Amino acid sequence: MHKAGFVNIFGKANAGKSTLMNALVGEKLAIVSPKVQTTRHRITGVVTTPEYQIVFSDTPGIIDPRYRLHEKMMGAVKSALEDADVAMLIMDARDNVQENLELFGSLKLKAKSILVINKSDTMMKEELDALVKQCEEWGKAQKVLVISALQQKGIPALLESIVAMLPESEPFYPEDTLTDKSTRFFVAEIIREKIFQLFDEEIPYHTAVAVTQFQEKDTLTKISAEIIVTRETQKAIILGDKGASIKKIGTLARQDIEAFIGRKVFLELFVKVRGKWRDNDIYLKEYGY
Ligand code: GDP
Ligand code: K
Ligand code: MG
Repeated sequence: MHKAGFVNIFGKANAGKSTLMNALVGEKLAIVSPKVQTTRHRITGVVTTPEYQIVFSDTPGIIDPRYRLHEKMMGAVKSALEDADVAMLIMDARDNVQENLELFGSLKLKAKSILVINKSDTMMKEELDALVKQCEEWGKAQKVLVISALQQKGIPALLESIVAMLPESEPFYPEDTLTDKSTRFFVAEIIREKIFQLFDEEIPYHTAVAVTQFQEKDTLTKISAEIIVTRETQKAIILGDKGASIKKIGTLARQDIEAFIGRKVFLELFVKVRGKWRDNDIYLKEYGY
């Protein structure tokens, strides 16, 4: 009997959704940062074995939309709510439990769910046991599990619980499928991750990245990308003193892109100012939202 299904990850900002998806898939597909709203798209990662195929979806954290960009992000969450066979509800063990349970309740899930208490590495066992008890008493999840996505602890048990809940089905994708997104998409995401990791305050939230050239030459891949910001002052910060900052973004991003595509990369970055791109449907579309 073969099993297959869609397992979608939901939770508040910074609960560790993207880290968990990467741990489950065994590839770094989703970018990670300590900042909220790092993830803007729904990204799938496919795990295939002879017995089952799981199509995981990482989603943006649940927020109240303030820009058109945010509305698009919550659209990605909504679509994931609708097609889940199993919902993974993930919370940071250090976060307010009641608040998380209320949020999960408000999703009005039709799918079966697993409540995942993440970041077990930050807490004592006694505290975790009390948390599990509280979550089990809530009663709306079929299963409550404790993991550390960062340290990859509890992942095999989580996979086992997921498989047990999957419907009987033929696989949806060929066995070598890893994701639904293109290499260009991941290149743009890797660059965006460096901006989330290197800059404080509002810069990452005003930034989009668009890959404008992706060319496979004999020995290397030539990539050009634009970093889009909303103000000249932000452009100056991204460039840095004598171009030092953009050089750093470029070096870090190139290393990760080379590891991701397994080829040498020549990466060229440009910075563009587009005021209000986050509220402009044409720009949003152009930048992949
Ligand atoms: P998301 O916003 O829910 O996708 O969360 P991310 O995966 O981007 O992670 C947010 C932050 O939490 C990052 O700094 C991660 O390194 C950190 N993080 C994720 N999982 C764990 C964990 O199991 N333990 C600890 N200590 N930190 C974690
Ligand atoms: K994050
Ligand atoms: Mg994320």
